[in-house]
Amino acid sequence: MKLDQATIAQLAEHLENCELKARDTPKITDEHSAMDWDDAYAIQDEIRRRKIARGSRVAGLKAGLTSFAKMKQMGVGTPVFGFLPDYGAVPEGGTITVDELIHPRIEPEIVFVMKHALKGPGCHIGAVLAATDFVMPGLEVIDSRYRDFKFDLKSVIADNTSSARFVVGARIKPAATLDLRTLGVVLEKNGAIVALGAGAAVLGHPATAVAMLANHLGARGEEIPAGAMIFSGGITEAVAAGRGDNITLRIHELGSVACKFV
Ligand code: 0L1
Ligand code: MG
Repeated sequence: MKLDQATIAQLAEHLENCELKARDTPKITDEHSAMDWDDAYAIQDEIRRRKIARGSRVAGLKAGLTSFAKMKQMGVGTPVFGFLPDYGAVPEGGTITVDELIHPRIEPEIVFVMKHALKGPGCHIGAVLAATDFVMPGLEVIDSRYRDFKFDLKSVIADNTSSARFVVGARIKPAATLDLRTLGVVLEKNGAIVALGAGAAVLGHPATAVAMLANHLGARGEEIPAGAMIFSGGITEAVAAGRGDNITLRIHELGSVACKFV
């Protein structure tokens, strides 16, 4: 690690305040160009520690930048991992308050809920499917705290991978009964189709993202716990949403999920 504990704590406080006050900031590597991957995850861990200390819970985990469309959109080449705080949960069909966010974008995702714990290294698609309880459709609302979504991978990891809000649909299906690669995905804004895709857009199979998360956690001596909910990553590029927008995601076999920006 290149940063000392005081700098990690100061950067975590800064990024979390930007999140909670809906204020943007230049990317942190502008000032801390020497920071490494461990520093980036240590800042994210400190943000999680701060939230838990104030009484928040971790409602889920996420993989980000897992599709070629997203990687191309953001100009990066590797997935990143983060967590979903409980207060980011929006009920199906519920509202998202734009004033609480900086510049929200939405991502259509396949969400896994685990029956068994999963620990890397060596986790693969088969292990993920065997450990999965069910899958469901999900909308992730990302909101990078970085000005104009301009960041590098280390900055975005430290910023808890732009995590902001999330909505899940009520139709659940056992993963083993579906071919998650060929599930068609249609994202609509105000009734118009704004993005299209299929499950395979996420690393060839969305379970690969969950396996990579398990391997990432395993390298840190951690695991995906039984019962965990995991957003496996945007299937299309992220779509900007603003006040008044009605968003609907339809996934073949998994029904729909919707929310409104107010
Ligand atoms: O969930 C995601 O794919 C977002 C990862 C962070 C990058 C971004 O803000 O687009
Ligand atoms: Mg996402």
